[in-house]
Amino acid sequence: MSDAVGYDTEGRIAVLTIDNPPVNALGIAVREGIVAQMDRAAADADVDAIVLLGAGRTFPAGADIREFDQPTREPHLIAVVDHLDTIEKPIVAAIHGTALGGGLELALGCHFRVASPTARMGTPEVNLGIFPGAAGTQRLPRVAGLDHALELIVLGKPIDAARAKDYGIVDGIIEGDLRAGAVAFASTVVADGTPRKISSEPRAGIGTPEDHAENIEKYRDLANRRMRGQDSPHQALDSVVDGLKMPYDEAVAADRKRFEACKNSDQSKALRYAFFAERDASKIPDIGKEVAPRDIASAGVIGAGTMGRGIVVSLADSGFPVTVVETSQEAIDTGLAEIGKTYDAMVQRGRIDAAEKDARMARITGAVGFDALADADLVIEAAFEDLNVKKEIFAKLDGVAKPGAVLATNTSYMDIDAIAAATSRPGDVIGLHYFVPANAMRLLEVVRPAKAAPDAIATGMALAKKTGKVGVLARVCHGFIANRSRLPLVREATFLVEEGASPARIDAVLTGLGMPMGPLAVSDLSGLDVSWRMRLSLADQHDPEVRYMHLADRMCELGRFGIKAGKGWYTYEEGSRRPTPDPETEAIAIEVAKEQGTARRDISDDEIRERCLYAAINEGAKILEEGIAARASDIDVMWLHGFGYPRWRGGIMYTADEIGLAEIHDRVCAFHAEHGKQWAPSALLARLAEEGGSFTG
Ligand code: T1G
Repeated sequence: MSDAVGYDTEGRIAVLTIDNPPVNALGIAVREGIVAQMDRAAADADVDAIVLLGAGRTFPAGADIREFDQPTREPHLIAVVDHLDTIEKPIVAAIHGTALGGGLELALGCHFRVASPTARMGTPEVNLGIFPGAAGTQRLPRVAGLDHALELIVLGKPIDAARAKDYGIVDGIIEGDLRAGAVAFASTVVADGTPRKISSEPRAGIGTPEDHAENIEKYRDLANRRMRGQDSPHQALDSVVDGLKMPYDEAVAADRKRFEACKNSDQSKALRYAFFAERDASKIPDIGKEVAPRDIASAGVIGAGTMGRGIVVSLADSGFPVTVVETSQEAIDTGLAEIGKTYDAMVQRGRIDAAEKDARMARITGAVGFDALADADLVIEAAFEDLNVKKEIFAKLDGVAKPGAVLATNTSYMDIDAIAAATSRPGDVIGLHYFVPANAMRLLEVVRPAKAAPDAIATGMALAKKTGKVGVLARVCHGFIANRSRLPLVREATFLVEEGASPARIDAVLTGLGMPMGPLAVSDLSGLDVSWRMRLSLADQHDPEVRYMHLADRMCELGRFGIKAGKGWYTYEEGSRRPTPDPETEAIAIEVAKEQGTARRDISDDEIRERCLYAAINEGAKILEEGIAARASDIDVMWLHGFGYPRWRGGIMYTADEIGLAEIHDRVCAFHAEHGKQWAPSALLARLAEEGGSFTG
């Protein structure tokens, strides 16, 4: 008998328990086990009905994604689901945790479904570049109706148990002991002689494709807008439409072909890579699960500017009492008022209700001076980006903060070893680099200075998980992983403007790759003056052999800081963020090019793409060889969550492997010869290109 699926009985009810930690993924052993134990129950004369549930934390959370790169072994999941139609005794799925993808399809194969109140369910397969491949595109519309099915399948967002009941997916919510409740439900079904509900059977009045044309178009449009460039949501729609005009078996046959094509697509391989890359990012090679994070019951934030306020909201949203301090009462009043506006906007958008806003605001306290931080378990400094200012703050904080408090800086590129050295407790100092807006952006760069204690780092990574962020670890260098790997892309973009390419053209090449915005439009959004101030503060350290961003400086000297100044690389109408090309920018570029002796010429889209992307990849390779990043996939997770790099391309390092490192290295060497030292090839890139290796393999 299968170890993956347990069998026992309660009275005349067989209870089948799937046990394949951590998430009961429906790998081959589980699939075989379900069929074997179902047949056993079907043949068991002492059994009238069957309950199917998951051991541990969840009902199956889907097919085993790790099996996707191998040939699928029989029985396929769809065969398992279809087999349940043949079992004459009622089968009740008892759902807790997250019944996702194949897990929900398995439950749809069962004849009834009950769930615990906290259960969540859905079909997130589009996030993996596929779609429900075990007849979910056929059975879900028959169970929940077409609109609800399209919502779950095309948008891929799970729903809670209450909504699942409203959608007709769940027949009952079980308060308390789920197993006992499910057994009772099954006994009632038997006692009442309630007919089995076979979800592969036609649903009366489901309608034709013509009846649903408008709705289907709506979801095609949503897919184009929310998953720009992704193919599988559209394949899923085609399968659902087939289900409205073909018999089940015929529609499933067509569906299988589409599913296999999607599963073997580059997009799906990249999305699966991204899935595991995010999970791997939370694992720190030399800090194991045995290193417990410190308890964080309360937090403090220094600075109520844009970043400070976002961090306060992120912490309060996650239930932490937060004290935010400023240098004056006026500054703290302004900061709290702005935070109030952020929550008002959330209420207006229906994300939270007024009561929840009040609850979150009640967690936030404003104060003047550091004394208010004396009891905080974690303090995050979000002050002006000036090293001396930060060292001063940490020296003062050192005198106030309680022993064992984690002291974090939100700097996006400064030397945190120097900041830590300003205290008597460098082991407690880490970097927590949030991205704008800090309450919305999912990326949290956790920076590890040389003297940081392992449990201080573990605390930073745990905070990321607790606050719904994707925490990625970086060692200290200028710009850590995120900004350091992105700066070369922005640098090349500004050089390309100087050499003759228009900002709109450069941004179009990058958005053409799937980026939400181009580098120059992003600079206008975040403000050209931010990196200008950084360049000025490092002017004495600039290597004269490395080409300097003269044009970007000139833009700032002319006050073209971006949206906040109404003009940057583009111009902006008052109150608008819509970039309008500005011939003035070209005039400035021509002037600077003349001063710098830069030849202006026609530049191809390929050169724009290569110079922008390969500059970031080459720098990523240097970050890897220096050990600033623990693995290439960490760099990719940064780009996915920090810079909106399209998930279906995996990340810049994954893309480099797709293109081939020999090709990348050749181009980098060519640019090095033509454009100078900033293109010095990474030694790691050169070696891997030589060996036919890869970054992420
Ligand atoms: N297959 C293999 N491993 C999985 C897995 C899966 N489906 N889901 C999770 N894991 C591993 C994960 O890598 C990690 O491993 C550990 O479990 C804990 O996960 C036919 C074809 C369930 C909400 O897309 O969304 O069904 O890093 O860290 O934050 O139609 O995992 O510890 O070694 O994420 O609590 C559809 C994917 C599959 C759901 C739990 N299902 N999983 O989140 O823990 S395709 C999904 C999740 C499919 C059918 C098709 C989340 C979670 P490790 P975790 P978590």
